[in-house]
Amino acid sequence: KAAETEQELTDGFHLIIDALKLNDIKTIYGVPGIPITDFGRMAQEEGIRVLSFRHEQNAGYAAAIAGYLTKKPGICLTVSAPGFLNGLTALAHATTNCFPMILISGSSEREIVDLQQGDYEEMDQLAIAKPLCKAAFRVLHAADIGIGLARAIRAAVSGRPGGVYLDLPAKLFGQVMNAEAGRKSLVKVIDAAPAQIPAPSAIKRALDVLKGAKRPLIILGKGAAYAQADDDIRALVEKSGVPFLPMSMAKGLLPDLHPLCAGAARSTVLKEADVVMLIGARLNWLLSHGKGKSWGELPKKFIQIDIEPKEMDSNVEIVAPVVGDIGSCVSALLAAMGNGWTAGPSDWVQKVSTKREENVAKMAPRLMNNNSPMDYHGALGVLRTIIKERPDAILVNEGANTLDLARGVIDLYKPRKRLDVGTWGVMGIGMGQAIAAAVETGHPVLAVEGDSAFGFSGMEVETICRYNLPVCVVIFNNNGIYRGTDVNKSGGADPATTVFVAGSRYDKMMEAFGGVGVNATTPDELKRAVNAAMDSGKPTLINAVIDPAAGSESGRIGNLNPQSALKKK
Ligand code: OXT
Ligand code: ADP
Ligand code: MG
Repeated sequence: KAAETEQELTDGFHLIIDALKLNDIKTIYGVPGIPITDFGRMAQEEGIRVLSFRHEQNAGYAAAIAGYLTKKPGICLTVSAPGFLNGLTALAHATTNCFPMILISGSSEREIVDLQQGDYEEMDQLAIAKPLCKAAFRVLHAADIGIGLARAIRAAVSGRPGGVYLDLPAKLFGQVMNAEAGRKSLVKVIDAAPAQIPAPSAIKRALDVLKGAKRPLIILGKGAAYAQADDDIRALVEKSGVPFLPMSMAKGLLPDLHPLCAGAARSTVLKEADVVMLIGARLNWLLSHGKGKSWGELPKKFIQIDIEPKEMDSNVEIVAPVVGDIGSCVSALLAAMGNGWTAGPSDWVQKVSTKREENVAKMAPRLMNNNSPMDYHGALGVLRTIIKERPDAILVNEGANTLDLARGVIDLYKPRKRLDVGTWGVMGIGMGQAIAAAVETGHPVLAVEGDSAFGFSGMEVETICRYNLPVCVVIFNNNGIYRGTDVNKSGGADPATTVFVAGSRYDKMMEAFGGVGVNATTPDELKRAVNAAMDSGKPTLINAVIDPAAGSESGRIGNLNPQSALKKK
């Protein structure tokens, strides 16, 4: 005993912190409470940035997007059962979107949980997390902390990235062991996301298909943005001379104003292309599963670049699958193209560009109105100019009309500058993403939010003020979901299910926490307020008053609402 007390000792708390630091993890997003309160305090003391949120879901969305922006797992830290469950939605979202994230939750004592004896916040968290993430691990012994974290990091970032759950029972934190043995037990993960080199035959097959194309198209998805192979992707597009269509979060990977950008000619290129090369984009609902009306009658051949072999043929036949990491695949394509590659057929490129110019010209006059109350286009027109003048700013965007119209109107100029609702179309990512974007990049953030969308994470404006982050939130306040004009058809006193208190002043919420609040009723006022916020870097919330009748049901995806076979009367 005497000999033991003379030894240098360490404990679970410190081993977790040391393991995180050894692996260069510098930020934790979470909510404190039993059993992780002291852990958060100690992590902060040891130099990790620990950001405390008001709800775990928002901390989780912050961690998920931190993973997307940095290619390192974003860390979310929660308490047991209810905190864990709050974080779990974000973990599932990270997995669905292929973002690397680790949800670390404290948990109750195994012995009591397994006998279901009613412990404080009792829940078999590991079992519940498993089907909703890429991998789930529990560490029971302090000596296994190093290995446990290493497994979690590798699982999150290697192959197709995703969410990982790490279960840390309360008892683990206080476990003591010899400090030297503890140090030795830590693992620095080497080459956490190893390159996955595509087979030369797959590269050749893809180029043969592309060479035969008369109307080729490249679709860039958020996997391509995540890969951070920006220069090579740009070189591939320019060398091949193929028009590209960016998915929402891939906007800016090449500038939206690039001569080959087909973003403003979306329906034309989907219908008419004969060869489509997908780079880090899945043929899911956002691309109508690669078939049906939006893809037109003409036969198509698909080339797909993805790290996940099982993604191939998920919806339609992929004639040229290229499996590997996007960086390696794109550089192999470039090398194999050599110097003699002839650029995409010029009549096709010309056709796409003409269509694009037509659509851009059609939209232009709508963006210049100074109506009050504002319509979406008038308000978005000024935000579009602000992003043009400040291309380093990060745009966060959620809502229905607010999302869909901002996607079309606001051009992006640099990679990974547009963050949004992702694969699930989640409302609630807004404030978490805005916070993480500011923290991880140091750039100013403009969050363009539907009033409903904002409500899902609105309390985090206090977090934004507390950490004094350069975030400007603009709420498109149209008094409700899609529109603020619905009436209760029963004739009763309750408001309709999609409307909110008319004329709410969200700007006053910001003032309550010491931030700047502005009520803007015209595009001119909006412009002045956003520019002031971006110049000052002060936490700001602008309540942008939008015509309640301006929106449409579900924005651009109204067709997904089920219709009764019985015709409406
Ligand atoms: O080529 P064509 O002619 O087709 O034209 C296209 C482009 O070529 C052209 N375009 C341009 N023209 C000119 N210039 C430029 N620069 C330009 N760029 C493009 O424009 C058109 C359209 O282009 P786009 O957008 O690229 O193409 P399209 O056809 O729309 O693409 C299809 C999709 C599917 C890829 C695209 O629409 C897309 O990405 N959609 C994502 C939609 C989405 O995810 N929506 C969010 C969910 S909606 C709903 O579920 C909501 N809820 C329920 C709920 C949710 N989601 N989550 C949770 C946790 N709980 C509940 C709720 C509660 S939305 C919502 C709240 C809504 O209310 P708010 O108050 O927040 O918002 P408001 O509506 O504002 O009130
Ligand atoms: P979008 O919604 O923008 O169309 P998706 O989320 O559907 O994009 O698709 C992203 C794809 O990118 C996923 O299939 C994922 O496996 C893939 N991916 C992610 N990172 C990489 C990478 N580094 N290399 C190759 N593929 C990747
Ligand atoms: Mg609204």
